[in-house]
Amino acid sequence: MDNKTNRTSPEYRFPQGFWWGSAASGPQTEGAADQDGRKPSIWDYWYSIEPNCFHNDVGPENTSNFYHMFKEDIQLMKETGHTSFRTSIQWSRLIPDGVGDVNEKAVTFYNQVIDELLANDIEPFMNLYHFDMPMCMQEKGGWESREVIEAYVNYAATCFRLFGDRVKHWFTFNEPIVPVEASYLYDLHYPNVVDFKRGATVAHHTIVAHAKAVEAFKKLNVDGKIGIILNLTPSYPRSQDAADVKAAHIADLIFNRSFLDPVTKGEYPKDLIEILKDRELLPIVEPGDLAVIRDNPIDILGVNYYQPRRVKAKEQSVPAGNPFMPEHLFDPYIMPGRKINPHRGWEICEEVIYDIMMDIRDNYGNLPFFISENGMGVEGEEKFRNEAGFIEDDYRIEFIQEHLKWVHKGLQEGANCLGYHLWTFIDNWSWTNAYKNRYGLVEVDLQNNYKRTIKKSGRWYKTLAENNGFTVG
Ligand code: BGP
Repeated sequence: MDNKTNRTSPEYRFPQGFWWGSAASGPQTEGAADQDGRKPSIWDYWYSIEPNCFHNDVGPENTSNFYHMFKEDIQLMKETGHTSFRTSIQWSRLIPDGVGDVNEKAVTFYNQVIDELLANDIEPFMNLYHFDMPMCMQEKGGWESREVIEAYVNYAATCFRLFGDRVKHWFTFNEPIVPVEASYLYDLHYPNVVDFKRGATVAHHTIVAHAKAVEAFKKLNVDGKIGIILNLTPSYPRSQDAADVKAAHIADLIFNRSFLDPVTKGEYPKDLIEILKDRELLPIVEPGDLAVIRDNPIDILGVNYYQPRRVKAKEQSVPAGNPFMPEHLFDPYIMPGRKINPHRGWEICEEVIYDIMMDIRDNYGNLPFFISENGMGVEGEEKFRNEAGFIEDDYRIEFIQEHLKWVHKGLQEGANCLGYHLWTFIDNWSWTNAYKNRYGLVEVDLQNNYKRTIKKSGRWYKTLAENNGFTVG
């Protein structure tokens, strides 16, 4: 690695071929929700019955109109320095009934997107599932159903067959713990179940579905790499007191290692199994489940990093009879003086990205990985518009730079990090937050035919990619 520095201006140069780009997802960008044969996902359905659950009642019907504007968007990706871009295929668009006929219009659309990216020297990374269960599959029980696992694996294999000649980086799931937490534990997303045991079943079935998709990928001999994208939230104890340290360990087991260990090491952490077993919360494990998990480790890991998790030992005992929640085993800890993004309420702590890199280097066999999401959502960005008409989001540039300094340090110390993807390319629809917080390098104007305008960060990102790094000062 070229790592020149001079006395006044530190330079941060990245390895040759380091991926620069961004991440997005089909449901958050495509729009055209009921066009060309697509059928509803849980998001369309939920919005149809409870629109008030979404910020300003804005739903997923049109999102950022990528379905109709992808050619323009790919030009904007070029203008913002992308060498790679991750999005997701919508199962509900490709196989609208969950199983059975493939929607030819969807095949045409995804082929066009992939071909257009390649024609512009942008490598397509494809994810297969970004929180978006087709409603017809949810009606069969969603991830609680074994039938849905088989349907998903069939869908994944269909994607590999259709697009595997050109897509070389595949991901089975984005942040699979989010549907567990949000839909089965914390009452945040449809179907709004609050039941740890059902959540544990959803988690196990998702991991089985993932492993079976990896198995199908290998059987089909697809020329490429396959992995999964996990949101890692390293757990930090309030103090080095044994009870705080134990609390952090438990949080780490539940929120990180529950997925990270099976997909990389092929097995669940033993102390996590103990915690669940003691409380009779273990999901049903069918014959073959553990073998398929063991035999199908990933080739590459995507790491989404936004915030750490800080915890302390539980201060008050939980009244007997309360249904189990992870927070029965630890308390959240608000660290005094922490830096926070007030729009999202998430702590900003850049060096945590380095800790993740060291953890993967030391405890996960220095597995190849990349930063697959990192970013900053800000409300009311119009107030930063300059006279030239674009948003001067210096805070986003600073946010990226400060994280990249730590990525750079991790690389110098031997981490096997292959790239950095910002969340996200263009302002998009963020689930229940809809368009409240804007994350894009490019602004979208929903009141003006989805007009796109590159922000200052987008221009800066191009120079970052072109120089394969940046200089401070
Ligand atoms: C990640 C998701 C993205 C995106 C991002 C921003 O967890 O993978 O889909 O939404 O977070 O979060 P939010 O939209 O909740 O602000």
